[in-house]
Amino acid sequence: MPQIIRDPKFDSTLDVLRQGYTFLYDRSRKFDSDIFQIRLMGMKAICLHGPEAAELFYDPEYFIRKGAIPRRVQTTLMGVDAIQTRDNGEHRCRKELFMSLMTPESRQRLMGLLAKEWQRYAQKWEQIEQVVLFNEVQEILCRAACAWAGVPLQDEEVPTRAREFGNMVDGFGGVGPRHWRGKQARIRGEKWMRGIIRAIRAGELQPTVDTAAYKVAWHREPDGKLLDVQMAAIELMNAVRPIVAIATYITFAAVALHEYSPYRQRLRNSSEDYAELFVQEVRRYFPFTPFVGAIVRDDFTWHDFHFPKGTMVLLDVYGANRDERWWQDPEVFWPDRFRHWQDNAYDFIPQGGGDFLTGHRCAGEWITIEVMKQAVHFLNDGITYDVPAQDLRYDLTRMPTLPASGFLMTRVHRTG
Ligand code: PAM
Repeated sequence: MPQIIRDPKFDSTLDVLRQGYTFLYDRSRKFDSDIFQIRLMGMKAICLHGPEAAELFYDPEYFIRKGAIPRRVQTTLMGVDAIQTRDNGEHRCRKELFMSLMTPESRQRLMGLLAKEWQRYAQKWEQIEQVVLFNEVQEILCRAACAWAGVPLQDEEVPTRAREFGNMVDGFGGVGPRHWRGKQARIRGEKWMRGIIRAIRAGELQPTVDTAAYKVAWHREPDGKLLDVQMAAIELMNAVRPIVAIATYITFAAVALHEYSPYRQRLRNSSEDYAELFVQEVRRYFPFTPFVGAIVRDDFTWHDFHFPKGTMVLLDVYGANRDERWWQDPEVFWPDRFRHWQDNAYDFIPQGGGDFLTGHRCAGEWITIEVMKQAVHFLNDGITYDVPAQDLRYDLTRMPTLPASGFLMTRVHRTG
């Protein structure tokens, strides 16, 4: 039986945090292998790269998620013991709840709410000298996501709540102050959401039946019981926060519109849906999720390599988008590459791969694409603006990363 190549380094935890997005892909190239082994947090971790490995990784027969996500990521980004770390029937039952929020009608409702917020904010931007797009888009998304989810939000709360959702996301690869900021934001957010769940269950708050707040508050686990208040609060937040997280992709999309401006004309051609190609390329070209983890369910063998039960396995997400074997000129921003792309659950996985219902692919992937397309059209045609000199570079050693300036715009005017 062949041995999996081992990184001689005793433990790579600090290197992962220091090197960030490129850590796995660099090693995969150094070892010239799509499978190799490192030690992470004192444990053996098998690292996988490429579509074939992704197909294995996303087969729930071979992997579970319980124990796969470090506690420090759960206490900031997604909540302890939430859907992302559940398996089998429990996972399936909750995933059905999240997917029930992804119907065309539900997505349409979100898009309608967002369209109003873009207009409202653009009106505000006309009055101010300089706009930091990332911060503003977090607010736009926060307002629309809360309204869509049936979560009451006062105008004066918006800046704080939007920033707190952002801090939860920003905390996932952070140590020290950044981690603590994420943790504090989560503690406050969970308290807020617990209040909402209690109010719904007491009949004091009556969101409509199609909202996340209603569905989560009254969701029954496979054992027939309601979620406890804390878990319901966590899952309600899991319906709202990731929508706010799309601000990162929208900011990168704004960078792409600016740096690859010839595409602006292509986006105006009404005979094709070029925005679809454009946002797919934004999700490929710019970094967001670095890698994902799982745990081997039972001993198995793949390509003669042995995977022992309980071993941690990491799938490279960042590197999957930059490998020349699957992407021609990966370092070139070129939306047309998606023109002939055959939708496949494993070869383009910026938000995870595999099946939505049985696996851990991001439930909100369709929403993300639609929200980004709307944003691209609005930035391209809904307003005019100047892009002053600024630092648009993003640091690949920071997870998550963002253009340093947050994307500054001046002299904003609505076109309509
Ligand atoms: C959301 O849930 O709010 C959506 C945004 C999530 C994007 C990041 C996903 C990160 C996935 C795994 C984190 C592993 C990093 C571990 C670093 C030590």
